[in-house]
Amino acid sequence: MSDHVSRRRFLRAGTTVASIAAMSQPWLGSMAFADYAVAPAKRRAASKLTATNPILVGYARAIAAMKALPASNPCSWEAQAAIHWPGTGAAGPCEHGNMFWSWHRMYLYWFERIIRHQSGMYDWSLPYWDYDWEAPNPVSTAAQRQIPAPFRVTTSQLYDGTRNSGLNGGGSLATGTTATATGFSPTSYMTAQSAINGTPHGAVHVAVGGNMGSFPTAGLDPLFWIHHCEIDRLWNLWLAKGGGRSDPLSDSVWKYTKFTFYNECCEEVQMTGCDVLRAAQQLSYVYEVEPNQVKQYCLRIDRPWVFPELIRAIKLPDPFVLDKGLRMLTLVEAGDREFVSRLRSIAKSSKESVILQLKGLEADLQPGVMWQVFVGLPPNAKLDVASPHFVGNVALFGNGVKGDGHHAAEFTFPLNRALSASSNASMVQVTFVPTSGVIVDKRPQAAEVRAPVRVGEVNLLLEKAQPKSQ
Ligand SMILES: [Cu+2]
Repeated sequence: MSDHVSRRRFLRAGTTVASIAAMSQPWLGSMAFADYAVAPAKRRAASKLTATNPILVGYARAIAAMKALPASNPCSWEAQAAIHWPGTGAAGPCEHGNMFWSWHRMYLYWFERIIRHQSGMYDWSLPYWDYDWEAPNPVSTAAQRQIPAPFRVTTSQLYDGTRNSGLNGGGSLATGTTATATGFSPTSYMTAQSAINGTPHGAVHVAVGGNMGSFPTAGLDPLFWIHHCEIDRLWNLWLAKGGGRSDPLSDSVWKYTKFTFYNECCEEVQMTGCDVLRAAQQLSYVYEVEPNQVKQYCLRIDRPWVFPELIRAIKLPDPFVLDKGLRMLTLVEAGDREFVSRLRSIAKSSKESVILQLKGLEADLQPGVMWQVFVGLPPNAKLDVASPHFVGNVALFGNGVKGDGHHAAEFTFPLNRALSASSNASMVQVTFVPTSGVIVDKRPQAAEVRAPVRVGEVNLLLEKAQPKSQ
């Protein structure tokens, strides 16, 4: 690569470098701005990349270089992983709440620039684990739900021996682990983000297990970064579904909270939600497979974000615990037809949603399994994750695991699809089914519960459409 080309590509890496370079080094001047017009980098589907593809060769080379740096260097492999939890210097820890999508977009963006620098490949871009290829249809193949083969070569820098041995041996993620249909259905940003945060995000973490299954170590597995790259791609896939879907542009906390990361020179940099709304324009990347990116702009008008309101707190047996075996809970008692019909009419409206909220979930260890959640199943129905009754997984990742994460875990399950499909007019039940989330030799791998999960609170919430921002 000639000097000229590598400098052009380097400048393409982002607006910050291009504009700072133009301001502080007048000799670059117009060239910096001209180069900014170069096409954005393309983040490629990992299932298409062989071990000799320059993207993976460069990734492995950069990992080796970063592992050779002392942990005190913010560009080291360890320090980059530690941003996730407990934090590195002024950066981190991760945001798995309202800033989940935006914080991780920033985290990946700066990580990608560090990899470019450390690999010496200034046109490098982070691949994504395409386990949900063109979500929601057509769904991915079992091969796409395998850990990409080059990440399973034991001598490779891309390998991590702590993962689920079935997956490292060529098994694949179950379709219920990577499902996005329920997560994509809400038109409200916070609800969709929260549902996707659970499934596929947390579910994939738990299914892969080992380092990936725990907050403080997840970023040590090279798979972490391509998993989160897929979660980042899902953000635009969700927006592109339209129907009023939008970033929370009236929420000033979401827009203006500053987060700190490290650039390729290992210096502190800051970013806000407003800086990461339009990936191609602001961060200069697109995905190999995605609909046109939805362009959103930070508005000047700030209105408080309207959060869902409680419509019913569910009485729980004491204690209410998820463990081995199937567990059922009644959300609406038999005979309360009036409440069932209220829920079903909300579920059919386009402006309101019913949400099942689980709060205060705790376990003494990483449970090592997740629980599939079905709502409104007809009697004796098959537990089919392709049915509208499947609403996601309770997968404890970080929060809720003793000694890990910030606090007890919380889950959001949008119920409109499940309730609209339900034929029972007199009661509503939820069913929890433990699963490993992994398929080996075409069969579900046995779910071994290492620690049960206590559930503190179960609520039904009503979410109304956000007021128009302008
Ligand atoms: Cu994660």
